[in-house]
Amino acid sequence: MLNLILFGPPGSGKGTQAARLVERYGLLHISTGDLFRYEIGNNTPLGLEAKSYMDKGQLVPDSVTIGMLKNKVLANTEVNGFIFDGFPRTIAQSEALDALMTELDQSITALIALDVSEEEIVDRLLERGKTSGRTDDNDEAVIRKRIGVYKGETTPVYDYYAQFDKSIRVDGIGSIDEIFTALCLEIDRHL
Ligand code: B4P
Repeated sequence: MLNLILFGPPGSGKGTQAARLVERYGLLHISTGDLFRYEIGNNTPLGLEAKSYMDKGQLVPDSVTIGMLKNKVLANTEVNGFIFDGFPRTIAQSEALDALMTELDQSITALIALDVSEEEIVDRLLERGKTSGRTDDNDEAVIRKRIGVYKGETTPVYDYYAQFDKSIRVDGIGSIDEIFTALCLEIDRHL
């Protein structure tokens, strides 16, 4: 099985590229951001809790996020592999994901990080905020807060997988097609 983590700062293109990678490699795409937005759209207790953090640019607590991710994975064990998008975002989430993979007799194949500068991210997210209806995208202060959280809490996840020789960097600046080609080259090396 091919189990990939698509990694990078908010707005680096994880969701954009994941949609294409799923078509090419037949993996199940699990985006914790999309799962939270689905819950928010349905006004569930989980959605209401998640929204209170997302609107401020903070991470949803690990206990909530890990439980939701586990349920999604365990309900879909008959797949060719997973593409995790926006998860893990903390060391605790990384350890929980590894434990879950071990439970399933699986492992993470690689973490691929999209490298994008802070200014490019702010521009992309403000642009998306004009049409997405996402409250976390139309306030520059919230976007900068998300970037700060990424630097503080999420970048250690790259080093966590690097210690197992699983972390790879790909340039996230360029056209969507160019970045997709670079990602496929890296993934094909691991097949
Ligand atoms: P996410 O939904 O994961 O979203 P994201 O980081 O904002 O975006 P992504 O990188 O997927 O960017 P996209 O492709 O859309 O997280 C939202 C929030 O949910 C978090 O802040 C947090 O509160 C919560 N959350 C989620 N997971 C969590 C977890 N594990 N633990 C705790 N909390 C969690 O691209 C962005 C824009 O750029 C788009 O408009 C796109 O069209 C554009 N774009 C993409 N590629 C481009 C390119 N090559 N050139 C120009 N523009 C491009």
